[in-house]
Amino acid sequence: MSRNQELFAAAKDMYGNLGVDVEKAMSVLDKVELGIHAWQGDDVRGFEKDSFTLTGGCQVTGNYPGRARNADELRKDLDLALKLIPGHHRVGLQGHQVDRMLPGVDRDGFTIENFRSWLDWAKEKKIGLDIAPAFYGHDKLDHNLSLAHPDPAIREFWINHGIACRKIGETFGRELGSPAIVNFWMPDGFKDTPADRFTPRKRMMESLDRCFAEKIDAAYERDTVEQKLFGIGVESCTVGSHEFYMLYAASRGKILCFDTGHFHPTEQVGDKLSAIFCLMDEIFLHVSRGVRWDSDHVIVVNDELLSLARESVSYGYLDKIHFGLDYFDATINRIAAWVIGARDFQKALLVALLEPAGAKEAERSLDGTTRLALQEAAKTLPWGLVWNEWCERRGVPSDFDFMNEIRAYEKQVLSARG
Ligand code: RNT
Ligand code: ZN
Repeated sequence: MSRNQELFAAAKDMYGNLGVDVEKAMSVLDKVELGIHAWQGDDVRGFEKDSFTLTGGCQVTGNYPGRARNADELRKDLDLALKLIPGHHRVGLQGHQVDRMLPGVDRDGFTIENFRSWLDWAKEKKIGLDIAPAFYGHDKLDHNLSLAHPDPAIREFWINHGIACRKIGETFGRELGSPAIVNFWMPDGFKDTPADRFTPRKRMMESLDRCFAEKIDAAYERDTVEQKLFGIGVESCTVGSHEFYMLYAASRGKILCFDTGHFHPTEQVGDKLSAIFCLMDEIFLHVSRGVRWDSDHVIVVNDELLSLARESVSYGYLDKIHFGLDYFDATINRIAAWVIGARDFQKALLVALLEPAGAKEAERSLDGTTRLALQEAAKTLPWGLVWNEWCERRGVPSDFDFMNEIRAYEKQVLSARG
């Protein structure tokens, strides 16, 4: 037996004594598909034209060399990231990450022709694709308003962008054999106290109804709506608040998207899942990490992530949740950002899958003392050894080694990008 095998065998024994089947945990983890967010690779700039300003209350800071400047470069970077993340995953696009522009065609007229090479690539890799309309970084976002803008012509432009992305999503879903998530997040909001919060919300609701007027087969496409508390320059009111979307989704049969960076800092999305699942069948997650005013730091294994993972696995929700990542950091190697964040979420899921059943049992008999003792005892169990074994069996480098490939790629490919 190699040293690693011995270590794993010891861990397996320890878990076995607590009634935990590590083999089963690993095979459940195998089936969890993550939505890898392509926009970490191009700093959310998209590929419509060279000059781009990110608007809508998000900011990407940093200037680490190697940003993907076109869809081809982005796909190459994603190829490497996907290779270093164990398991089988899908890729999420933003609606401006086109692979080509067509003369005279703006976002309101995009079709699958603007995304053809993405589709070909995904087919070849046998992965699913998602797409989110990009309601930001465009002149038509005026006074930080899109679907809620008072001018019907501006609303029309954005409604048509929403519809365009749904149709592109439908094609992705049909051709790739896996429904595309089409996520609606609009930055609409106000820097200072609005005199009227109601009218913009009403306009937003009506615009969304127009976007969703055409019924699309759920086998190909699923609409999700994403709330937000505030953004930079949109501090006083966000039109698409949590309450707005909860009721919108419930009344229209849409899927709620929870971005974990979009709530008050002490509010945790982990606590919300069970509440939603009492009355809804599916959830889309944007797994992210809020740090002060920024909602999009690279995720790390922290209490919030562990709670989210725990809540996701505890009640058999894994196949009811669509897991998407959503963060962007341009101060570090962007491929490493994907790989570290995705693997960290998998680690959090593994910790949850390896949780001994004792605490739940203690709770059933209202024994809070034993529950606390067991919860704390579980924290020192050797899940890292199971993680290492899982990576090895899936032919993926360990946490200490995956940077070697990323550094080599950085030297050969990224540094030449200028
Ligand atoms: C913004 C939302 C949204 C974006 C993407 C790029 O706060 O989280 O999901 O991150 O549209
Ligand atoms: Zn998000």
